[in-house]
Amino acid sequence: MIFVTGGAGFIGSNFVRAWLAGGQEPVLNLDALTYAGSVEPLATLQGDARHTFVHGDICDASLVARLLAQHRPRAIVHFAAESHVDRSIDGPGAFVHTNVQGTLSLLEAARAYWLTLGEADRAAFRFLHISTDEVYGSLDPAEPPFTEDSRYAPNSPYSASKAAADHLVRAWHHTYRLPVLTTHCSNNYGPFQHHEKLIPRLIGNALAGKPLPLYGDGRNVRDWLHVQDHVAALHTVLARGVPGRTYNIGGECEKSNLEVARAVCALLDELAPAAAGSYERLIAFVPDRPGHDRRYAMDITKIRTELGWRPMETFASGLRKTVPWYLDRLRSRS
Ligand code: NAD
Ligand code: TDX
Repeated sequence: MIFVTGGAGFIGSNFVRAWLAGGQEPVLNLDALTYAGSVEPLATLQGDARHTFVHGDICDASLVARLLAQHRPRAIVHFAAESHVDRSIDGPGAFVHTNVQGTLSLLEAARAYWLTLGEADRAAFRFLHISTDEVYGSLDPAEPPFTEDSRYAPNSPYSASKAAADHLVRAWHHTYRLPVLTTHCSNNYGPFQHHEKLIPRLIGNALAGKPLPLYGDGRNVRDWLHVQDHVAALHTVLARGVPGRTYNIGGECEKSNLEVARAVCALLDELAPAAAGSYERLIAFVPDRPGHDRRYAMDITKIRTELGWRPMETFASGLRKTVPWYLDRLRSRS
């Protein structure tokens, strides 16, 4: 049994489905079903005895302690978080609550449970914490990508809360020897992502004939990682990562937001042409996000050489899987 937090969110639900499809052991899935969580991506698991869903909060220490004692997982995979940068600018409190206090609460419950295990199970136990490239701050165009040794320089309330969580996770290893692993991934895309994020927003707005808002000059750069590549990387880290280490995960697909918007429009022009002409006509530059990081890029040498993982999708191939998925979904709802 593994214990997943945030498994009704975008990445967590993709992780749980892939984990069980791969014939792995059962999953206990704890999710508070905030605005960002939904049981929809888990619908295919209904009736599957290997999946136990619990609607609850990671900050509820007694609930988490009870679940750990009852189910006795061999690992915790911690996705649960407030994840949207724009929301963190408007309301940072929830980010500190879930991302910092929630991670602290989970670490303490994990430590207490871990101490009840026998020696072999204690050595085999893993606490896998899912973090982000955003904790490293922003890169200039000519700077080399972030490595695991890049210094922390979080710039948004979201990334500051994730950085704080990372430091707690690190300290629980250093001080208490809890066998933790931390991963830093770049921007994910794929099925079941919330429509507040760039790629689903571009697709949804384009099909509704609404403007495609690009913040500032549209030249901010992100490294795009298909969620299935991310999930495969997490399986690898959980299986073979060395406790106490951190691993960068990226798609090696740096794109400006304008390039992303144009690529989405080109695919939509091919797959769902609009009578009014190319969807690119809808691209609209809007006021910038405050503190908008200019560029993220990931050096993935460590996970590639140490653990043998690499991304399988290019941005073109990943997008060619993703856009039709959203088209089918929007068509089936209309
Ligand atoms: P998401 O917002 O889609 O999902 C988050 C999930 O956590 C939701 O199901 C929500 O209901 C749940 N949740 C929130 N607060 C909770 C709480 N207090 N208790 C229990 N559950 C709670 O996020 P995502 O995009 O799937 O991201 C998952 C993780 O990956 C996050 O930790 C995020 O910081 C990290 N990450 C995401 C990306 C990305 O591109 N999406 C990139 C880097 C890192
Ligand atoms: O409407 C938009 N217009 C726009 O130009 C939106 C929603 C975004 N953007 C820009 C901002 C970013 O430069 O697109 C880029 C991507 O934005 P988001 O999808 O909001 O992602 P980002 O802010 O980069 O953060 C994501 O990746 C790192 C996740 O939301 C985080 O959880 C993760 O840690």
